[in-house]
Amino acid sequence: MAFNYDSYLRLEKMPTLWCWGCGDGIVLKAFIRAIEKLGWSKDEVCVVSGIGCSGRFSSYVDFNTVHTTHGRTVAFATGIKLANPTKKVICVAGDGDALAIGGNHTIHGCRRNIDMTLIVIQNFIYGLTNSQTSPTTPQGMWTVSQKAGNIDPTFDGCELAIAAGASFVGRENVTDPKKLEKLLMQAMEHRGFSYVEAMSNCHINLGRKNKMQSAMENLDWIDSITMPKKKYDALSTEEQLNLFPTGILKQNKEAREYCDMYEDIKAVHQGKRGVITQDDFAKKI
Ligand SMILES: Cc1ncc(C[n+]2csc(CCOP(=O)(O)OP(=O)(O)O)c2C)c(N)n1
Ligand code: SF4
Ligand SMILES: [Mg+2]
Repeated sequence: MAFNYDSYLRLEKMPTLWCWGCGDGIVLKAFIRAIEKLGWSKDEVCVVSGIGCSGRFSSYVDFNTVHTTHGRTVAFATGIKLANPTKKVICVAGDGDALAIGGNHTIHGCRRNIDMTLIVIQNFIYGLTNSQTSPTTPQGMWTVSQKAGNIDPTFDGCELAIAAGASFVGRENVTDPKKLEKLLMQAMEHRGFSYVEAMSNCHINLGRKNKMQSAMENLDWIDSITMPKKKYDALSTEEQLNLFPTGILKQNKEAREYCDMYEDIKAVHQGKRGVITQDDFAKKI
């Protein structure tokens, strides 16, 4: 029987404003299937998104939702999670949102290991605002802000998340929605900060000016630059250049979660325990 998405959607907002063939819709459907399979009720989920084509995500899904400002998804989500620790908090942000203007919030969300999932819809460009260079735009591509070709080195958000201390990091691309759905389930089930990059197409604002006119051409290109981590790890450093591994790239189930540590602070103020000292973190250090 075909999967019924309707009960998870705000049907009054349909059709979406996304262009035909945009990968944002694939991420949205994979996300809904993942929530259904996890058996989470709509009321226990809170979806927080920023601004951009990807930011529209929170308008379309029928959970608790917050449509925040560009770059501040993780900051808003941190407040929501600390005030409502039992809620499952999911951020959805574009590459520009999470890695440019909101880069600092992403770093510190990862560092704190607060229990939430950040889904970055990584389409290599500022989609909504018509093709400005984002930190993930490949060198040499045309953008409206670098019409002679982008000279900025390409940024790998997963590498950043790993280095910043996220306890779960993974990547899939929208050409394999089943794998993306599975990765989202694993990330959302993980307790701690999980960072998931969904590599996606923007054939309208990236593809058209870079010899990938159609969604399919854009998706074929994404397929050509991604491969499973195991295969990627077997390559030499030179061969790995400009390629991106997929699957789970890091998972640490031992790292202390931020809301749990915050409970310790509450216990101090309630006189239930002594102040926090370095001994509380002895294992981590
Ligand atoms: C503080 C602020 N700066 C700039 C903008 C303009 N703006 C809106 S969306 C966007 C870029 C969106 O790119 P990305 O985050 O990659 O999302 P996409 O549209 O590609 O999904 C920009 C620069 C804004 N809304 N707010
Ligand atoms: S402009 Fe790009 S990212 Fe935005 S809806 Fe269209 S294809 Fe998708
Ligand atoms: Mg983008």
